[in-house]
Amino acid sequence: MRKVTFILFLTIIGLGIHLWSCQAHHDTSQDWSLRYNQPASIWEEALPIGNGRLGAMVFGHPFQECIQVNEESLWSGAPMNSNNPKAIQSLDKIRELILNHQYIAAKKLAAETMVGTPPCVRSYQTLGNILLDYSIQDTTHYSRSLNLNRGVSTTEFTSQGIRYKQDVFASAVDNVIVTHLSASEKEGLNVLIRFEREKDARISVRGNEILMEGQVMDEDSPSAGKGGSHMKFAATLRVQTEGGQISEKDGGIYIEKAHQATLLLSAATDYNLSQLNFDRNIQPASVCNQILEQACQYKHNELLARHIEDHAEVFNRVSIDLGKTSQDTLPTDQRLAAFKAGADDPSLIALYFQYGRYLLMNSSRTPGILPANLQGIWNKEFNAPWGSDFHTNINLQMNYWPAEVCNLSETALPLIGFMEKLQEPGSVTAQEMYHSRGWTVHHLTDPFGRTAVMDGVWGCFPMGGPWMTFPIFEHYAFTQDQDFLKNTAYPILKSSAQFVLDFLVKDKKGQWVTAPSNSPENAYIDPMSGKAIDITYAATMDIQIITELFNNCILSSQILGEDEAFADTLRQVMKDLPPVKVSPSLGGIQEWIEDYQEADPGHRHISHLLGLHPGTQITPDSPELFAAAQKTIALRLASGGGHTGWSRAWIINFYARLLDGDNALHHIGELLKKSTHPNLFDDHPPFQIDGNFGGTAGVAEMLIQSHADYIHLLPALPKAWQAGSFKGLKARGNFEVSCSWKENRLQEATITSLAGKDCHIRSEVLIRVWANGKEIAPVTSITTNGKTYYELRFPTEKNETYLIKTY
Ligand code: FUC
Repeated sequence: MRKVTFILFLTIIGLGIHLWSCQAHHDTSQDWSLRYNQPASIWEEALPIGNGRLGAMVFGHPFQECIQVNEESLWSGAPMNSNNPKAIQSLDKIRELILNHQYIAAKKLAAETMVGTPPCVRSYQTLGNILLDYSIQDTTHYSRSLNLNRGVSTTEFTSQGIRYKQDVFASAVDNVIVTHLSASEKEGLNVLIRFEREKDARISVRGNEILMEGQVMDEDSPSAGKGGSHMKFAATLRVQTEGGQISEKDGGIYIEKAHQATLLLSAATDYNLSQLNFDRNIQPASVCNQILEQACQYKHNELLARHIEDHAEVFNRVSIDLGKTSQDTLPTDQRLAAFKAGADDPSLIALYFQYGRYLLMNSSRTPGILPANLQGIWNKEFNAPWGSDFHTNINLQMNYWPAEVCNLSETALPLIGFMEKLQEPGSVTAQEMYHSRGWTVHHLTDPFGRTAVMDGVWGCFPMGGPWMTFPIFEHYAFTQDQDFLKNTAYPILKSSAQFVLDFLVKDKKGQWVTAPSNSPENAYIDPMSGKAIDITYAATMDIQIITELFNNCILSSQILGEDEAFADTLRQVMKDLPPVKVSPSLGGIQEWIEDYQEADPGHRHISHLLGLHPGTQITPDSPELFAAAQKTIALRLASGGGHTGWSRAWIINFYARLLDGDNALHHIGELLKKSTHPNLFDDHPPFQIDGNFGGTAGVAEMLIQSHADYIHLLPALPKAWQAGSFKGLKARGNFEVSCSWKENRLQEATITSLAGKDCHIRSEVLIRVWANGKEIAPVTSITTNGKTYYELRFPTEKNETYLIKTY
């Protein structure tokens, strides 16, 4: 690496320019919508709304409308300690077998003694369906849309000369789902409203309310354990009309000859996060009632205005313009189909990006208390794929990749609150299974705080906990909230690091290694038996996770001025971790501790590149590993990798970090073409939301990066994005950044310092930076990995905006 100081000649040219009128161009009039000309015929065409606690999928069917509803905590199952009691007795033996490369025997023993008893969690469940029968048979002028800026799903149609309009939104401020129905004729609205749930519930009508009360009845199951009467839940749908009459009919409420109607839905369970359990002191029906009493103070238009104000403040923080084409005017399903057929449509990518932000803020925010699960908050099943659980070997982490950079910092709070609680069962697992201090979780968990080894031997991933500390530290890095670091983040990180310290053992070379270990869900060919096997020690991902965690702890200890001795211990241990290696046989990053033959060279998990993304260890400043990372992706792709939505999304982020915008864009295209449903939900298959969130983060990562101690503007701009802009993305250090480009080259940017920290910028083009009309000089040039960049480091004032222009 060569570093030369490049002194800019101070020039008076340009000083007369009205600098503050040159703020980065951004389009504030952007209106983002998904639009369709027909009702949803399958769930994956329906449109999602949510407020972090309640979610719904609106089908927009004029004859038999269905609004499928979720409440985030409605889960089957119950808390249980499923730590295998035999684990601790066999741990030393398993380690000995592994370190002696007796993998088959180690796996057999681990399967018998480490896997949870029972091994499976149950499922997140649908709450039920609101059904609306408009008593009509034919329609014209149909349209259906979801406006992302306002968070409202609208269906409109005409029947027999009457125009009908249905608006549905989930209000976070008022904690209810609101459905508003209107007809153009004063007495034109005739609709039968029902609520249904297939099991475990009683539904009744009382005046203008449909009430549901129920309790999840779990049957005994060999894999999920003892059954019982578990989560209690309730929902209340209150109907208010303007004009007309209401009556009870067919187990529902019939509205006759009304002009308008508003349906308010509230739902609740007796789940109590602080106990990671249901709590019989909570009466779900009373909770619903209290919420409705509050919400009913407001008329529909007031509820709508309050919702839009609250929603838009969060959503509109970021705008993006990647270029427009005539495709913009097409309905979303046709547009996606055209894209799949090869049409160029950069603004579909922008829409996908904004949709990812929309989905995260609607599945993870107050009044919600649980993180976004495998399906965010939207699930139509009683037994969802993978239980729609919280998978902690890539999926839950990926859900939160867009949280900070996309200016949605508050979406991380339900995750962080949940992780704080998870430390309790996690410390029991650490103690009982490994006699370790601290806490951990393996490859998945549920709202009841399951932290044991789940599913099978591949669930033996004790680094799930340490990896889950990343979004917690990121929340500090982006917000610079020192109280949060001191009181929330650092205690969780430190306790996780304590777990790691106790879990590590020395191998025969004297290195600190994890054992047992796996490289999530992947296998290698065991040289002794010639068989594919997944158990090992010190898989590369483990080492990278530990390095990231320890570095974050050390940095926290420096910032807080505490725990120096602990930080020193971490530094000492890090010296003896095995290095991340380049595979002699493949030339990529070596996935395993030895250069084993790969069992599945196109595997969807690309775990050994964690150091490239989301980690910070492989950068252009480590050219050998950087080149090996490029090779790793090429090898995976050559063997069919990237075939699941989230795997493809990770590849986008990898290419962004490799500063390869063209390849990143190619894989965004593949994500849209191969792994996206008509409602733009990610298709694992089946629907799994991580691909949406990973894809959104990938777009952001192409436009701004700040993981390597500097803000890199437009680090991976693809050639196809000739001109464009963004506004409001965030960088670590609590900077808000806006930027525009032309002819595929940075034009200007603004950086607002929200914490008054030092700012360090990197750009491929020569830049000039002004503060308050005065130029800050000089920039320096730096050549790294064969490329020259311009950099500037300068102190900032809180709330001051800095202007960056190019020559
Ligand atoms: C991980 C992945 C699977 C799936 C599941 C929910 O185990 O390997 O592809 O995404 O999580």
